[in-house]
Order: sequence, then structure tokens, then C-alpha cells
Amino acid sequence: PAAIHRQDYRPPAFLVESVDLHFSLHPTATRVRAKLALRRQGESRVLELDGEAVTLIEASLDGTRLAAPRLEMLPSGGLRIADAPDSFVLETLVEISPEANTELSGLYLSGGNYFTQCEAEGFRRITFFPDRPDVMARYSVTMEADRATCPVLLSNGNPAGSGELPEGRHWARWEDPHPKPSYLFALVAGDLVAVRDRFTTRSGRDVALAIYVRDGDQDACGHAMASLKASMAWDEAEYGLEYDLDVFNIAAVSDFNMGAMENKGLNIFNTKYILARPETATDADYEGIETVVSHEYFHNWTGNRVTCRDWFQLSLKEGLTVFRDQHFSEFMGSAAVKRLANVRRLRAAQFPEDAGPMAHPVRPDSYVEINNFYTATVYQKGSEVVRMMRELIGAANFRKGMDLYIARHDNQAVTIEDFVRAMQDASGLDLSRFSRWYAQAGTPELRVEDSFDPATGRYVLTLSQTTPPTPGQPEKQPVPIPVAMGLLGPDGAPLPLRLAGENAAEAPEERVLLLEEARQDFVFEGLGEGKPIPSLLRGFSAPVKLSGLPLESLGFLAARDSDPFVRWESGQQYATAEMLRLVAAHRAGEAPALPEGLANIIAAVLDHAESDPAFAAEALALPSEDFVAGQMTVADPEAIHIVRQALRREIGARFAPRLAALHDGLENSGPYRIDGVSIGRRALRNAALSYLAQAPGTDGLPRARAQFAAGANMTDVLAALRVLVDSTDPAREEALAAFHARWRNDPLVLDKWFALQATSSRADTLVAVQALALHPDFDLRNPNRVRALVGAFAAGNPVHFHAASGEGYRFLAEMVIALDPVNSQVAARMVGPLGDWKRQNEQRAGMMRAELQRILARPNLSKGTFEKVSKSLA
Ligand code: HT7
Ligand code: ZN
Repeated sequence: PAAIHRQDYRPPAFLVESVDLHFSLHPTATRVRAKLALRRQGESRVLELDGEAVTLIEASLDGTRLAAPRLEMLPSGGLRIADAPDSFVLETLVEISPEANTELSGLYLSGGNYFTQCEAEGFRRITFFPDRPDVMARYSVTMEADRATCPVLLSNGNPAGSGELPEGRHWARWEDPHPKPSYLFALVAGDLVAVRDRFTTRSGRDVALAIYVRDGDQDACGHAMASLKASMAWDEAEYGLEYDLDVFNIAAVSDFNMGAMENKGLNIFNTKYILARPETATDADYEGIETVVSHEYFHNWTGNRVTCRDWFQLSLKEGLTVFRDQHFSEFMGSAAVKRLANVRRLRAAQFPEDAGPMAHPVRPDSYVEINNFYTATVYQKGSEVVRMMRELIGAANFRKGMDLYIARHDNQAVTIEDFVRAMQDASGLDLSRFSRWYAQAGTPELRVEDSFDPATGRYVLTLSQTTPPTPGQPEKQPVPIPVAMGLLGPDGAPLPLRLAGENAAEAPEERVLLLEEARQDFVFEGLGEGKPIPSLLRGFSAPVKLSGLPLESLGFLAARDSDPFVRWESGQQYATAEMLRLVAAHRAGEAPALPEGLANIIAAVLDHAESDPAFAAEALALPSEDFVAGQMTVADPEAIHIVRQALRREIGARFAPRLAALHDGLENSGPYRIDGVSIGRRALRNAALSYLAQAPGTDGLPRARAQFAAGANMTDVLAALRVLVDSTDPAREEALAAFHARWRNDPLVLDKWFALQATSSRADTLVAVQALALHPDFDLRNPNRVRALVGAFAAGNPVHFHAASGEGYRFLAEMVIALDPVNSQVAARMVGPLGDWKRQNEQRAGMMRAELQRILARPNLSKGTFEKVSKSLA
């Protein structure tokens, strides 16, 4: 399959002014009549429309039936029409089969109900169309269906009529006044019930809100609705952006390729990001709902009103909207803890991507299958780039820039350059160098060196940066890196930051240095006699890897810095350094023991744990096995696992009384509450339980059994079951069986049952995972279930995925091969962990490559899976 290049962009030859769609819904033979008003804007009179898996029944141009040779079917599945006039109406009638659509792209059936997914290129699976985001049109949609099976008929925009038809059928019409690209089209039809609410905008528009779910799930929509209303209010307060239709509908579906979709006025959500009850959803699920509901809502302005010119600009809407949803979540909860949780996720997903075979810039230069580019780089790194821009130009200028961006580009399809230009014009600052962040792949490495002269009180901080080569980009230029920082005196007190030549009276205690060159010295003057300790990248002011601080400084910062991010980060860096040392020692035959310095950091966290339980829970977690592996040239998954488990055991044993006291003291007997404090208390309590249960001779396992049996809420139940599932406790099987029996009819909870077993540290996990793939509740057609078993195992269980036998690799390859013809988007997403072979030893690398080759040899591989596998082999 051929790659598409950003530089080849050409404006569309024809624009679509209006789209009038008529759907006659049927599970295997849905008919779609499309009336497009088209206008030529290029030289060519040849109109090409995209199409995929649609059967053409008839087509006419200005009322005249089209036939060959003027009308031609393209090998791609599209349609070509010659001699097109300057402006005309094209009418097509096609047939599609929602039931046969297991790709979940286009119009498909889920549980007997109809849903669409059109981003990125699903609309062409519904009708023939110039399916590209720079073709924006006004849509009106009429649907007809059986009233008994499809009482609800929804589409974008506002309702515009409904009525009865013969033979038990009925119809409804929707009109969307806002021009939109085809990827934002949506249709939902079926037997769903609405949970309703209202929101009045700042300017007085009364908006009817509804969340459509299956009957019986109405009680599980409260958190999603509250999150929606909070998001609507926040976007008004923070950006002056109001909602712009009379209705805002959300429909939830259990078969969905991603988290949710921001279709104009009709968001479609994976049930995972809507449904929550204390007994079925964890705190992380509740937080996920707030994040995703707000994210999709914020797209209404950043993505829908102002959209992307082409898919290379994806981060224009995704990076910016992730930035907005993270900012919102920081506002809603504990900002510092939200920030470090987001950084942890960035480092877990994006840093490895940036260092692997699929590394690409935030604004990619080419792709084979765009669905492969909905990545952590486009989303999370894209968000970090926006955050840095705000840091550089200041919050007030950023807000001015957003106003300008929207005023200039409302109802347009634009580029990342347009966004940067708005920020530049609003701030008066030159952002041309900054744009390298969008163009260069790879994570910059920031190195620190320093020197101090006690005689003069002069401190020189030398910062240098390099960005490693990535596929297609052997050489990199320096990027501007904002380094938020402070200096600590030997007693931990903040020091005044006076750069050489500055006025002493104005010295602040925190400032942002801008590293623009490959290497720069920053000279601070007027300091006392002791050597300062630099606290760098406060709040994670740039998405870089920092190195060069000695272990003592890390330990000092972990205990003393005023910035919670640096405190957490220094503890993590300290632990990483020690784990790497212990891995090397283990390979040399030495048994791992808890280093005193690390024990001191943990003791200090435990000492202050009650004052900020959420922070303490984060600070107590050891770096993940994958994170440690990411620091090694040749990873050793087994040794890393052994070291990490040994440290967890020793921490459990060493601090058992304190951990038990936390587990007792943080128990909440009142009703379940979903506020930051309550979440933090549960997180710390369960972290304590988890450590305690590692250590032999403690009462950790009985505590886990009791917590599981008490069944207070899903967060606590799952934390307890996690402990049991990792153990050889006799209650393990019984607990798993009880959990399955209780929740067998709740797919989202059953996903947790699969994922827990897939990520177990027990020696028999691989065999268990192979058996679970044959379990009657495993279903390749349900993406959530595939992610819960296959995704969780391959991406979340390094020691068993990398089993020396190669069986873990084989399992993943088998699953990709089986899944590709069913759902190629999800199959391609599963390939990732096999691409990490360059970091493995020779035997593992050989086996991983062999599995990639085996996938590649399959006939009729989808282009998405082909792209991922072939790039992984390169
Ligand atoms: N913009 C949405 C992306 C999305 C998607 C992409 C490809 C295939 C299926 C998909 N479902 C949703 C989601 C978002 O980022 O808001
Ligand atoms: Zn998005």
C-alpha cells in the first residue's frame, strides 16, 4: 500500500455546499440516498468520490441518470464522474450492510442498535463522498426505520420533524446548521432510553442535554452528565466559548474502536466512558469519564467549529483538546496529582513510541493508514507542546491567541501553522523555532551539569540537549525547552534567582529558563556559600528526559523541594537508578536488597502520607517494569521483574506496621464519594494493602480477602482482587469465580476480570491467558474485550509477554492474525509491543521478528496492520 505525504496536499477540486441524506435502515440492506450540491473550485472537471464497501444502485447528475463511460467505478471502491459542470446536484443511491460491518467504521450494528463511526475515513463506507476534512458542508438527515426496534432516531444538529409511516415504520429528520466535515457525521438508531438534563449558556440559550443508553443503565449516567455540565461551564469561564445548538446528545455503545467521538451535537461514546456506579466502576473509571466527556465536549470548538485541513494536522484538534481536558481536570481535582498522573502516562506510552519504530513528529509527514496515527505522540505530546507554548507566551497571551485563532478560522479547515501564527500574532513573540516541536520526532534529552564557586557565590548551570535520530530523521536541531526551575540551599530553603547582570531586588525564587541552543550556561549570582541544588523542570515544563543529577541531589529534592512534581519525579529517578543498579547486580548473581536511600525516601513519604494521600500513593509506586526497561540498551524483563518484586516485598516487610495502620486508618465507612480527597484516601489505602500483601508473615492476604468480601465499592474490590490474583492464596480461584458469577452480565466489569488475569505476575499467567482467549466470554468482535485480554497482556505484563519460550509473542501474533479480518483498526493497534525487539536480547529479538514476519506473510493483510508490522520490522 502506498504512503500519503503531507507535502502532496492539494485543495479539493469540488466543494460540497449541502448534503441531504435519507436512510432507510435495515440490518443487512440499509439504503442511503444522498443528494450533494457540488461546486467546482479547481481546474479539473473530473469529480472523484471516495467509497468503500458501498454498493451503487443508481446515480444521477442534475436529474439525468449517469452511466459508463461518464460514470466509472474506481479500483479503490470510489466513483469517478467525467464532464462535471461548475455547479450541480449529484444524487446517489447505495446499499450497505450494517450487520456485516465488524470493522466498526461507517454504519454498524451493536446489540441490535445502529451507530456510526466516521473519523477518520468511515463516511465513505456509508455513501460516496469527497471524504476529507477540508470539504465542509451543511447536512440534513432523514432516517426511517421500524418503530418497534428503533424508537430512537438521532443525527447531528437540531431535530427538524418526525412522523409515522405505513407498516410500523417511522421517520425523523435532523438539520445541522453548522458546516462540518464528513468525519463528524453521526447517526444513532435503536432501542435506547434517554437520561435528560438542561444547561443554560451564558448568553441564555437553553440546551436540552440527553445521554442515550440501554434500558437499565439510566442510573449509571450521573457522573457523565455532571461532567458534561461542568465542562460546558468551564469552557465559557476559561475561554468564553458557548455551546451552539439547542440539543447536545450523547449515545453510549459497547462496541467501539476508541474511547468516544465528538460528532457535532451527537457524541458517540464507548460505554466505558459513560457508565459508572460505585459497585461497578473504579475511581480511575470515574476519572476517565470526566476526562473523555470533557474532551469530546471541548472538541465542539477545537475540532468541529475550527477543524483540520488534512489528517496530518490531527494534533491541531487532538493535542489542543487534550491540553484543554487536562487543564479542566486539574481545575476539577488536585492539580498537582493530576499533573503527575498525566506525566506518568505520557512517559509510559509516548516516550517509548518516540523511541521506537513508529516514531513520528506531532505533525507527521506521511502515513499509509491514518488510523495508525491516533497516537500518544499526536495526542499527549501534542498537548505538551501546547502547554509549553502557553508557558512561553503567558496565560493572558495564550487566551488572546485562542480568541484570535477562533475568530480567524471559525468554520474553516486549517493547519497547525495557522494555530501557531495566531499565538504568535497575539503575543508578538517569534514562535518559528518553537515550531520544530511539531516537526521533529524523538524525545529530547536534557542534561545538566553545574559548578559553584563558594568564594564569589556564583553558580553556573549548564544545560545541554540532544534529540536522538528517529526513522527518516537522522539529524535533529535544538528545540526551545522551557525549564521551570528553582535553586535550593543546603538547608532546603529556596534561593533568590539572580542571573548575571540582573537587579538583586527583583530576584524571584522560581523562574523559567529557555534553553534554545544545543548547550547554554545560565549564571546565577549572589548566592551564599553552600552549593545550591537545582530543582529543574518543575511541573514537567517540557516533555524531555532529564539526566545528570547525582543520586544525593535526587534524594534531597524528593524530600525537600517545594514543587510536588519535582518531589515525585526525583523519587522516581532515584528508584530507577537503584533498580538499574540492582538489575546489573542480579545478573552478576547478587540478591536484590532494599537500598537505604530508597527506604529513606519511602519512610519520608509514609511519614507525611495523611497530609496528601493522593500524592503519597503516587510517590510510593515504584517505576514500572517497562519504564526501567526503557532506560536499558538491552532490556532484561526477567531481571527487572525479579528486582521490582523483591523491592516491593522488602518495602512491605520493612514498613508493615505503618502500612497496616494506613490500611486501617483510611477505611471509609460512609457512602462512596467521588471527590479528590476520597479518591486519594482509597488510592493510598490500596497501595498500602498491595505492599503489605507482598511481604510474607504479614496479614496482607487476609486483609485482601476481607476487603474483597466486604465489597464496599469496585475500587476496593478490584484492588483486593488484584492482590489475590497475583498470589497463591487458596482463596484466589474462589474469588475469581465469585466475581465472574456476580458480573457475568456486565461487560465492562467482565473486562476487568479479563484484564486482571492478563496482567497477573503469577508464573502460570501465559497459560491462563491462552485459556482465556478460548473462554466463552471472550469475543474478538468486541474491542473492549480484546483490549482487556490481549492488549492488557501484551502491553501490561512485560515479564510474561517476553517469556523466554517466545509463547507470549506467538500468542499476540495469533491474535493479530485472527483479528485483522474482523477489525483491522484494533488489530493494527495490538501490534505495538512486538515492535520493541531492538531493545531485547538476540534470542528474543529473533523470535519477535519471526512473529512479525509471520503476520506480514498473511494474505489480504489490512493496510493498517501492514503498515505497523512492516515499520516494526524496519
Ligand atoms: N476524535 C476521536 C477519534 C476517534 C477515532 C479515530 C479513529 C477510529 C475510531 C475513532 N473513534 C474516535 C476521538 C477523540 O480524540 O476525541
Ligand atoms: Zn479528541
